[in-house]
Amino acid sequence: MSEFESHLLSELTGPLQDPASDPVAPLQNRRTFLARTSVLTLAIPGVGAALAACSQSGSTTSDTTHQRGRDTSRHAAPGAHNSDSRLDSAVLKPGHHPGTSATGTATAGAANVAFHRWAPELPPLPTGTTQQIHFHAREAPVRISDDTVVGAWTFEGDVPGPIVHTRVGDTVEFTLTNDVDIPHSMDFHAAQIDPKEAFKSVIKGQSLTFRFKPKYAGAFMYHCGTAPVLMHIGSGMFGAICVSPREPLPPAKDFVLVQNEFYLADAANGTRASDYQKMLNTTPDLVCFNGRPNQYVKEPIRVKVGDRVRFWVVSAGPSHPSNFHVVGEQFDTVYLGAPPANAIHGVQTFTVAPGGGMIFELVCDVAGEFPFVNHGFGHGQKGAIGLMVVEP
Ligand SMILES: [Cu+2]
Repeated sequence: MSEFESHLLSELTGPLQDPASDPVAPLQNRRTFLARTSVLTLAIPGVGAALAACSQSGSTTSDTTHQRGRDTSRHAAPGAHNSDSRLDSAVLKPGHHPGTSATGTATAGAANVAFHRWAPELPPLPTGTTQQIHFHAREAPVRISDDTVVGAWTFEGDVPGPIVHTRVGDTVEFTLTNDVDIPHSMDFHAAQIDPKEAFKSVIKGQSLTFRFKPKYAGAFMYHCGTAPVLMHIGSGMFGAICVSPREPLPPAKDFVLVQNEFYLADAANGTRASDYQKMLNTTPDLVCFNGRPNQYVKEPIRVKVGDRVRFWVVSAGPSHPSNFHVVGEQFDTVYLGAPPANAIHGVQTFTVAPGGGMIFELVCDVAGEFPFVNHGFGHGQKGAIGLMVVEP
């Protein structure tokens, strides 16, 4: 491995040599934590009949670091840690970077957290050409099924984070405020921007603002990029930014599906934390659309005959693709890249890579119940199945 490659690897995964920042070492703490606490069991919800049916034109960076309400130099600020850099390890002393997401407020009050279906509808485009978005990095218990609460690291308290909808050439002015002890950051795949500045980590109590103008339309991922990225995405810090083209696409019912994997430790205090070792092994317990296993089997997506349906599918991973397929339907159009170009037609299944996104369209000619699935069924069966009901 060249020096450059070694450097790059270190940037993405965190230092490999420095035991002070070894994300696995604090697993001992997790074991201690788990040993102190009670254990619940998880029943993975059944998948029912669904299975039987089918075995800038230039971006501008302008960031400001605030510390306790006053501006500080973004280069000199003690908290201005670069995303994924060795500087992160400087604040992650032994025992402070967990191999589990069961940190602080991620588990508090878990028993009282209610389940809510994650609304998949694409929100309308905002008016105006500049959209201001302010996310807080928070830890929160998130109920992903009747009997499972995940101790999650989040944007805005839910997994996935909120859907962002913007348009090619419009300005996104984004601010991240970190409410918690572990540094976090934001990486928008829809941006072309200096990541060392815009995507750098923000420590507790600080905020960072940057601006960009999406150059391409499409379904893009956003995620926390703080090292180790695997742990931060795997613990819930991801979402979708949907970029519409300047010329509107054909009228449709637009839905956003973000696929992710959960890697869960044993239950403790009514919460299941994310397990970094399972993430490294790429052996998920659950694979979900929009953060809850099989949620759209219970409460399907509903459209009508004649509707054009557009799925903005993002594969957040952290490690596995979404092999997107609708049982009993065919995709009229799949946009491999930015719409309206890059279209292919008459498609049964297409794979969305981890870290990728694609737009799938179909026209509902037939009434019925149509499962949409990850046709890699080892993962589909772990929760990446939903139902689209086409009403007459
Ligand atoms: Cu993070």
